[in-house]
Amino acid sequence: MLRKSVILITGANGEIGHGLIERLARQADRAVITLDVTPLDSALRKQVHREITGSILDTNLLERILGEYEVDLVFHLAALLSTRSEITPKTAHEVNVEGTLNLLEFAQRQGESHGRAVTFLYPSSIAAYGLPDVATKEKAGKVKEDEWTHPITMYGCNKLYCEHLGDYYMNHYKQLSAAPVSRVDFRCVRFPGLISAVTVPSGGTSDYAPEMIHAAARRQPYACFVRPDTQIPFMAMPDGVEALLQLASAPRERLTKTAYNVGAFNPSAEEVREVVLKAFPGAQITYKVDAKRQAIVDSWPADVDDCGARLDWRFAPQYDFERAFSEYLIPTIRERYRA
Ligand code: AKB
Repeated sequence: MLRKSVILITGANGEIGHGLIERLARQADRAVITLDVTPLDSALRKQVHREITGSILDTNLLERILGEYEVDLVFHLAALLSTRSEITPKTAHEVNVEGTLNLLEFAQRQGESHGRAVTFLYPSSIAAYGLPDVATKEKAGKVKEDEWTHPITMYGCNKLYCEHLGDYYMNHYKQLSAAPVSRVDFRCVRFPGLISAVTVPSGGTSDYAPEMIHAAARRQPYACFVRPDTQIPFMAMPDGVEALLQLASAPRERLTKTAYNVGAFNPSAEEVREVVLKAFPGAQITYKVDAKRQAIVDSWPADVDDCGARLDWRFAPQYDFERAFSEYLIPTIRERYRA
């Protein structure tokens, strides 16, 4: 029996999923199936071949998908983000690690069934880093992929470990067997904080920047939970989605790393506030620092060195700080809330 050839997106109802589905729908050459614990937003439903509501921890469900579809590209986006993971660390570990293990196993078995490697795109995060204090963070500047990888959050530990797990499935799978054959082509982007104009994040610690913008557009007061001088890298969502697609289609022989940093701009919280106030004069943005969430972002780098991505697969973000706000975030968000 012939199985339909599809792309699988897990965690499709999240922020990256929204951007990715819209972008893939424009391409329209491949059918997409989605898996998420919550039903897909109605606007996205018509853009996919099939929506499956269910969990990545449900191995019976994954088994059924394996039997029904031929998958050679997986975007495994499902995860609990950093703040949420600190509230329920054990659940975070289950979803972020066991869920990823299930998907890697799914990809391996898919590949075995059709005889080709399954390309597996995994979004890791700057949470995989852990700098010990603010002075070190300031001194470190642009951090390379293999520096300061001592995460202090459950989410960061999960992401870093899953990068290694992906590398294992691709390069060392069942190395003691007589003829081990890996069928997983694992590719990973370490994302900075992503800012989308069409969705509001939930459960992350980089959320202060997008929350500030969306609150101002809704004319709601906002108390930023980190200090004004807090600095981490950010990226506009369209560039995040392009990064995943570009890495997915890069020739394997060009890739020299398992996980690639990508960066675009790294304003302080106060610089974000200033640009938001300029766009929405009268917005009420104050500071009410949450010491615990502050400690998390203080452990993340102020910027990342993304030379690897730029060299190996020609990554070049379209949106710098100025353009991200003037051409993407502000006009799209204004339109969204006006509507
Ligand atoms: C979070 O804040 O947890 C995420 C991330 C930086 O990975 N946005």
